[in-house]
Amino acid sequence: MTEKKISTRFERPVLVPIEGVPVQSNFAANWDRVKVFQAQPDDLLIATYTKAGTTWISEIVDMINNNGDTEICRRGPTHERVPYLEFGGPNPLPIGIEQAINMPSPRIIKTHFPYQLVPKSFWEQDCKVIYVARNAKDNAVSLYHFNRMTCLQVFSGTWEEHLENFMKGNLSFGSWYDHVRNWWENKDRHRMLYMFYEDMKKDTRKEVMRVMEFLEKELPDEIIDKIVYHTSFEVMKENPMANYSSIAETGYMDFKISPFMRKGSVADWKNYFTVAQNERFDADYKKKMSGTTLKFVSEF
Ligand code: PPS
Repeated sequence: MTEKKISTRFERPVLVPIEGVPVQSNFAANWDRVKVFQAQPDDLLIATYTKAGTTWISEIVDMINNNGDTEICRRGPTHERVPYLEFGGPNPLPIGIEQAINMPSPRIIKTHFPYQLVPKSFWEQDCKVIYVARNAKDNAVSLYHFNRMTCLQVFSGTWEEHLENFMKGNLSFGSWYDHVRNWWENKDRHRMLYMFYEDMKKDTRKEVMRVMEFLEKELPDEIIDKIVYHTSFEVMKENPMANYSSIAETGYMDFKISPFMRKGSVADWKNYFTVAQNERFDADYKKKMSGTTLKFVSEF
């Protein structure tokens, strides 16, 4: 498939392996610095497979940390408040590792790395981690649209081609299946809260309260209500500090192709998977996810 040109200033990255995991070339270029990143005990790591709800949980955590103060949470766009550790530019976008190093504590740091690529110092320092997982089908659809709309991502083709790439793990950060499984299987070794996008959709308040408990934070009911409201899809979509419009303004994302805050729903996959694709995907999923206690819902 020929892609619609988004930016003439930056050629899309390609995949290169880091310790056997395909990662986009502009991120892999910083790997030597990223792997020796020095975490601090009060760092909070937010880890996800791309498009699983990173921006949503980032806003929730920032709101909790700041006692529901929306003005403080508008101090900068998400990618400045929550540095993306392995992010590798291009100009004028920040290099994540440099942002993280220069950020005052306590830091919230985002990563899409699979478990095995997380810099060791996070574990040595016993940092808290929030992992958010999203069901494979919606995650695949969301990533398809993201890859179309930004030249910051490796191009993964038509929907049919993208779905093949997803099933083969031929995307930046590798296999969704390995990602969600490895994080799940290692969760009890660390101070980790493993969350699901679908739970957050179903009962946002309950999940906000789980995060508060994990962060050892108590807030009055009316502040919790405020956090739930401020972090709803509809409100975040209109919030320039949470909707990535500042990146769109640089020309590296094209919201006319697909907005960052696209649908924010569960079971949108039904609008994309053909019956045949769905049957093939389910059979393959069963094999790849056999032997794990990890369970997802992909519709309500
Ligand atoms: S990224 O690029 O990996 O950081 O993207 P990420 O933030 O992980 O995922 C983007 C998808 O999450 C949806 N989103 C939300 N859904 C529900 N409620 C809220 N508040 C919310 N904020 C972001 C966003 O719309 C993307 O999903 P899709 O399905 O594409 O709409």
